[in-house]
This record gives sequence, structure tokens and C-alpha cells, in this order.
Amino acid sequence: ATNAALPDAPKRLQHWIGGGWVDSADGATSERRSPAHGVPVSVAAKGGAAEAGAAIAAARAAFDAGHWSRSSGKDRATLLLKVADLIDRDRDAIARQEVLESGKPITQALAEIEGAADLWRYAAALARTMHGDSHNSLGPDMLGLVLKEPIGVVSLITPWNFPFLIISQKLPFALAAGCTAVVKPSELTPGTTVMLGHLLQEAGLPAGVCNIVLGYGDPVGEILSSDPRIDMVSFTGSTGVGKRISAAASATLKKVSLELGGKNPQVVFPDADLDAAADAIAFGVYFNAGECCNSGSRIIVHEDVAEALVAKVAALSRRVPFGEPLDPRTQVGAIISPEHLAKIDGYVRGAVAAGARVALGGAALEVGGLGAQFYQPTIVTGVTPDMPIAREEVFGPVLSVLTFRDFDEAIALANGAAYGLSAGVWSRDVSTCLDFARRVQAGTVWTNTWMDGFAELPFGGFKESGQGRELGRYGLEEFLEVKTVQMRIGATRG
Ligand code: TXE
Repeated sequence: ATNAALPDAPKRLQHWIGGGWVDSADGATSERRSPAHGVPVSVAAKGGAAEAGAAIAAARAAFDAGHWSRSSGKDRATLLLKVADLIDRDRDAIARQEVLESGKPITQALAEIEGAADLWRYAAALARTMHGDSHNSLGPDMLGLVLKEPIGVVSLITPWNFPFLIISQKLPFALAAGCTAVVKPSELTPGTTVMLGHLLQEAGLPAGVCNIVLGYGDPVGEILSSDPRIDMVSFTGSTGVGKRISAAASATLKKVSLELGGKNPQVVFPDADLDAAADAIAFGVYFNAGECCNSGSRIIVHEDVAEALVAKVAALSRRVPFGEPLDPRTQVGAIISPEHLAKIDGYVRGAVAAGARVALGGAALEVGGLGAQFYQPTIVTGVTPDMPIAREEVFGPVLSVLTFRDFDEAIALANGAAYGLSAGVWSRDVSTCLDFARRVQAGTVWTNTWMDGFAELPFGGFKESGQGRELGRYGLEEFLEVKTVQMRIGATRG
């Protein structure tokens, strides 16, 4: 029954350059197999320097021509709204492709596509309300204007964990600002970004305003980070690649916006509602199989309630339905690749070797009728702050549990990682929550909740979790330049 739901033939994917759909000049392709089923689900053109160069030239020419970059906010908004409607129309097909390439469960893919459509609508609203500033008190014959202009040609480089959502955190905001773009999706999950390109074309986006080049970080991503015709790079992915992009972009001082990894603490005080906390912790670490920058992978719990909390989380973990991603009952799907599965397992083995204990799971899992690319919901206790599992991004369904005795120790542990993406605090005392929220080094703080997200609220990281913000007004501002105009007025009048 499972295999009957799989496609007969893999989807053929081409680059979108200057308004046309093309293969690579040298005919190179790369095949993607479903991580859950092991069958080919897409065959993508594999771009090189020729395709990257042509796409950058097309985006540059489109920007300089001005038919998009100088269009009205009203016209941009109209187009973005049309795209949102087309995403809704094709939601099922997009979600299916996302499942087949990423291994995530279908219900979560559907929610992701719905959330993405909302971002296109939100960006449309921003396109019509963005404005600069004026200064009328600089003196009797001076007027100052602060104009907001699109920054120019932007590279948008995206990862495999939420392919459609993450491109939708960038592209509609860049387009609302009036930028033109070259998009490079992850080589593991190119399909839904290509589907989006077709929707942009159907909505009437002028040729060259958005271009898509399929391929790997080397060479496509590197060219998109260094070419002098690019004005800004917006990247989501690993901190290591983020640093490389930042270095590559520095030769021409491109603006760089980075959404990188996290090692997000959830701090549970003894007065917390432990049932609510356990529920959110289980969701926060197993959502998207833990392949999530916001994974709440580090539990920092008061020692008085640690045992009770771990027991509650373990009980919930045993009930998490994982397996066939196309089954609407599934909540945890496959791991993205065999290499990544080995990396996750390595963190668990390493922690055990260093003295930690596996309270639940701790091994790969074969799901009947499917491949072996699954990992059990896993809880590791007795973790100390020096262990790699406590400091580095595991990016799997693996929870590390640390304990604390007082507030200051909790803050020190929470802030003890190089990352600073998000953090959670669980307490019934609002001043404990607020005190924690003000002292923790994180771009987002959830209090008595985890991983809610709103188009209106900015998202991004402190420290090595990145720079810049997406979503909210900030998500638009990233793609805007500021121009100051100083006018002497009335001086020529006799
Ligand atoms: O990410 P990469 P990977 C973390 C997570 C995961 C690890 C590796 O810890 O285990 O990263 O995942 C492109 N110049 N996150 O290897 O390599 C690449 O082609 C320009 C966190 O998949 O960062 C892809 O399009 N681009 C994260 C994109 O970068 C380059 C989400 C991301 O790939 C490049 C995913 C280069 N030199 C992984 N090299 C999050 N923050 O949510 C690669 N790329």
C-alpha cells in the first residue's frame, strides 16, 4: 500500500534563468532518493559556473532595468498575493514533493506549505506599507528625506530541513523590497523551490526578477556568495558554511544575513507546570525529527524535578508515532541522509563514552517495509556542559538533559553555548520568566510555550546563530538600503 503512493517516475527539475527553464550546459544532473523509501523522486539539473553566471547576469539586468525594482508597492503586493493563492491551490502537490525529498511527515509538510503562503501574504502587506522618513526641523531652508530603496541583487541560499518555508522567509520579503534574486535550494531538496518558480512565472513575475540555480555549495553557492554583481547574500544553514559565506562575501563587502544553527535550552524551574513542559519538550525535540534550528535539544532542569520531568518526557516519547511519512498519523519521519544518521548516532555514542546515560532510544531504527534511515526518539541524561552533545547541534531526535540548582547556574548553563538562537523558560512565576528572558542570550525566548511562530515577529540569532533577522518588519528592512537626501529649499526664490 505504501509503495503504491510513490511516483512512477522521478520529477525532472531544471534551472530557471532569465525567465526560461533550462538544463545544465554540460547536461549534468543529480538524483534525489526519498530518504524514507529509497526510490528516486527527483532528477535535478546540476549547475556549474555557467548557470550561476547566467542567473546572476539575468538578475542584475532585471534589477537595473527597473521594471520590478522601481515598480509600485501596490503592483508588487498584487503579485505576491497571487503567488500565495497559487501556493494554496497546489498545496497538496507541493507538500508531497517536500515529503518525498525530505522524509518529513505529510501533515507537517502541509502545515509548512500553509505557513509559507501566509508569509507571502504578510510580505504583500509590507510592500504596501513600507516607507522612509522626513525631517522638517533641520532649519528654515532645509528638508531631509530618508528613502528606503531595494538593496539590489540578492542571493538566497537555503537548506533541506524546511525547504519551502525557508525560501518563503526570504524571497517574498526580497521581492516586496524590490530586489531581484538568484535562489539556490539545497541539493537534497530542490523540488519544491522549482515548483515555486513555476508559480511565480504563472503569477506574472517579469523574466529575470527571480532565478533558480540548482546545484551544490561548490561551485554554485560559492559563486553566489562572491560574485561582485551580487549585493547581498541571505543564507540559512550550518554555522560552518555561514562563516565561509561571510568570508567569501567580504571581498566586495556584500551585506550578509545568516540564519544558522542552535543549541537551544529549555530551562525548567521547580514551580513549572511539568505536564505542559514535558509536552512541549517532546514536541520541541521530535518535530521534524529534530532536524530543526529551533530544536529544544538541551533541557536544563532544576534537580528537584529532573527525575519527574524525564519520566514524563519518556512516557510521551514512547508514544510518538514515527515511520511512513506519507501516513497522516506519522509524527516523526526519516532522517535526511545515511551520513547524517551516522552523525546523530555518533553524538549519542560519544556522550555515553563520556559518562552520560541513555534513558530512552539511542539507536537507529528499521521501520517495516521502509529503509533503515530512521532514528529512535532518544533521551540522554547525566549530560555535562563540556560534552559535544551539550554544545553542538545534533540535528536529530535527541534530547540532552542537564540539571541546575539555582537561577544563576541555570542562566550560566543556558548561555554556555556558542549558539544563541532560541531559549525557553518554564515557571509559573512571571518575574522568573521575565528575568530569564532578559538575561538569556537568544534571538527568541519562549515562556511557557515552545516554537510558536508568527509572520509578524522577527526571528534570528545571537552569537554564532547568525546575524540579521527574518520575518516581521525587520525581515523587509534587511533587503532595503537607506538613502539620505538633504535639500536646500527656497534658496533660489528672489
Ligand atoms: O548544511 P549546509 P547541511 C546544520 C545542521 C546540519 C548541518 C549540515 O547541524 O547537521 O548544518 O547540514 C549550501 N557556499 N543545519 O550540510 O552545508 C548547500 O548547498 C555557499 C542547520 O545540509 O549549511 C545548501 O544549499 N553555499 C540549518 C545550504 O548551503 C554552500 C539547516 C545549506 O547547507 C556552501 C540545515 C558554500 N561553501 C542544516 N556549502 C538551520 N539553521 O536550520 C554548502 N552550501
